[in-house]
Amino acid sequence: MTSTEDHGAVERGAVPTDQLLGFIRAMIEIRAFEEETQRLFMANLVRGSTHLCSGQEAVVVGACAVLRDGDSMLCTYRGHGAVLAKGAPLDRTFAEILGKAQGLCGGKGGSMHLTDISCGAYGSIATVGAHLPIAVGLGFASRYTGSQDVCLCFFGDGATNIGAFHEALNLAAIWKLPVLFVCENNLYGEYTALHLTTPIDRLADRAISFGIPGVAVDGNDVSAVFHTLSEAADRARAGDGPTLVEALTYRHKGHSRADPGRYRPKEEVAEWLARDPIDLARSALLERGIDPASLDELHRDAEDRVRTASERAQAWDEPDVQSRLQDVWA
Ligand SMILES: Cc1ncc(C[n+]2csc(CCOP(=O)(O)OP(=O)(O)O)c2C)c(N)n1
Ligand SMILES: [Mg+2]
Repeated sequence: MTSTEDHGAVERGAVPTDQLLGFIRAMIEIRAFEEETQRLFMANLVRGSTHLCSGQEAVVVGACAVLRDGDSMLCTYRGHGAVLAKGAPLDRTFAEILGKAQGLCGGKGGSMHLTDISCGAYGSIATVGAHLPIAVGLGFASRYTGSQDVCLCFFGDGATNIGAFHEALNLAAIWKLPVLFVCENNLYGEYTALHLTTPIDRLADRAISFGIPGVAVDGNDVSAVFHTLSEAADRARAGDGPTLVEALTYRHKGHSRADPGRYRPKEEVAEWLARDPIDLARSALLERGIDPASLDELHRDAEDRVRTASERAQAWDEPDVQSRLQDVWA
C-alpha cells in the first residue's frame, strides 16, 4: 500500500458492547476532567495555560485502546485526554496541572507537559511538531531491541506544516519503524482555519510522499478510530512500518485558556456539537438495547470519580522550595 486508502472518513465495523461501554466511560471521564480543569482555571488555581480536548475524546480513547504494556505514547499540549487514556491516574494528573508536589512531574510541568513513563506516556509536548522525531526515536528503540512495541504519536493538523513532521515520517518510512502517526484534524491551528494555511483538504494524502498508508477516519466515532488504529498497530508490529491516520474531529472549546472561539462559524460549531463523540457512542449503545438509566449511572459515576480526584489533588501539598532545582537542567 503506497497511497491514501480512502479519500473520505472510513466507516468501520462495531466493537463488542462491553468494549464500547469501556470507551464511553473513558470518554465521559475525560470530558468531566476537562470541565473540572476549566473550572479550576477560572478559579485561578491553575498556573500557566490550558488547552482542552473536549470534543476530541474518541480519538485518544479509540487509539490508546489498541496499545499494550510496553507501547509508548506521545501527544501535544492538548494532551490531558491522551495521557489519561494511556493510563495516567486522574488525581496525579490534576495535581500536575495544579502544580502540586504529587503531580505526574512533581508539579514542574503543568498542563502542557504531562509525562508518566510508568504507564508509557512519554510526554505532552508544547512545541508544535517537536515530538514527532521523539516518536521516531522510540520506534527505532523498539526495532533495535527487537521488541514488538509500537509508539503512538498524536499531533494536530497544524503540525503537518512543520518541518519535523516531514523529517519524522520520512525516516520512519524508510526504516519501517513501528510508529502510529495520528493527526487530530480539528480544522484549526490556534485561531486560523486549516484551509488558510494548508493547500490540501485531506491530510492523510501527505502519506503518499512517504510511500506509507494514509487513512482518514471519522475521529468522533470511537469504534472507527479503534479499528483503524488496530490495523495500523498490526502492520507496525509485523515490521511493515508506520501509518499516517487523519482523525477528523473538532474541539468544542477555544484554543486555550478562556478563548471563546468566536472566529468559528456558528453553523460549523452546531454541526459538530450535533456529532458529539460521547452522544454518538451513547446512541450506538441505546440501539443495542442498553438501558438509558444504566448509562446515566455510568455518567454520574465517572463524574464522581473526577470530582473526588480533583478534591484530593487540591488538598495535596505545594512542592518543597528545596526541590526547585531537582530534576531541572541548569
Ligand atoms: C513550533 C511552534 N510554533 C508555534 C507555536 C504556537 N502554537 C501553539 S499551538 C499552535 C497551533 C497548532 O495547531 P494544531 O497543530 O492544529 O493543534 P491543535 O491546537 O489544533 O490541537 C501554535 C501555532 C508553538 N507552540 N510551536
Ligand atoms: Mg488543529
